[in-house]
Amino acid sequence: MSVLRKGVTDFLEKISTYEISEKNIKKAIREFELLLISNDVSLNVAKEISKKLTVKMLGKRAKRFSDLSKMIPLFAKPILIDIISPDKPVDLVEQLKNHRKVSAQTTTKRPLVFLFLGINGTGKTTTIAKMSYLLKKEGFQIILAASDTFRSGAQEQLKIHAERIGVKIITGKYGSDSAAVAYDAIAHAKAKYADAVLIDTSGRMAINKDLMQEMKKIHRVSNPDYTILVVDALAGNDATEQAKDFHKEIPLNGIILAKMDADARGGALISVTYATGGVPILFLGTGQEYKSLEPFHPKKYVDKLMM
Ligand SMILES: Nc1nc2c(ncn2[C@@H]2O[C@H](COP(=O)(O)OP(=O)(O)O)[C@@H](O)[C@H]2O)c(=O)[nH]1
Ligand SMILES: [Mg+2]
Repeated sequence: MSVLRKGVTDFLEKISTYEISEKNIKKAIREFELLLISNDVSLNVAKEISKKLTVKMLGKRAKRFSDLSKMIPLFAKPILIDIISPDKPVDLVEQLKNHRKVSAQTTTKRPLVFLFLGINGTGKTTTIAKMSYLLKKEGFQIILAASDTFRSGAQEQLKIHAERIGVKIITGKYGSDSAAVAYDAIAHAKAKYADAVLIDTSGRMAINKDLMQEMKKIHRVSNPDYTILVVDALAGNDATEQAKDFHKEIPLNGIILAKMDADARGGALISVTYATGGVPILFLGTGQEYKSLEPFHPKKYVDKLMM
């Protein structure tokens, strides 16, 4: 291109576009913020996202007479994907395969231990059943620890799943020490050279100090490779508060959002990740069947959220 032609193109570009300023973007950003909030993203997190979006868009050029709100998704999607993408993707099946390979070279094989936490009714027991189903299908030997010795019927609930799926389960007496059940299950898994132990626990609010002490004891005794919080996608802002509270008491390294199928909005997922400083979402629960546990894909999720 000649120097003159380049000059003309630049000039035309300049008069047909304008530079985005804080003033002309304010309304569109505010609308986007409301969209996030109405999709269950918490207020604070929605405000943070708006701030990032403003910084990103300021000084960029927009076509004259074009609708700024149409440009927002283009800039917002990468911000959202960045928030919910783990620094290092976690593939549990891959981890178990590696663990098996490494263990094969040592004489003392130990299982990978997964501890599941969460308040009542979020979907812990169901999620454990789904994960057992998935891991068994992948060829791993799984042992369940029915460490919910608190709520009557809880152990039977897990036992029914274990029998259906065909995995071994260790139970204890109701009212007995839940950490002891976890300990037994791990000892059993070591003796049988099992690949993984999945520990079910009773529902706890992180703010209840006594019950939390018991969770801390299970955590200490079982020394899990993964401490996973199960939250209910329908709980909206409560899910975010739960994740924050639990993470403060017991460091989490994975979160599973159950009941995504029942949730029309699903924005809680963004706040949950943000509020925990990026604890990775491992799976989404998408129904009551064993196969309804889906790996989490940040991009797919954001595309759906912004449709
Ligand atoms: N629709 C739907 N329901 C679920 C899902 N996960 C769990 N549930 C239901 O939520 C209820 C509570 O689940 P449960 O596993 O007992 O919760 P827990 O108290 O945390 O162990 C049960 O009726 C489950 O069938 C899911 O992903 N989708
Ligand atoms: Mg349960």
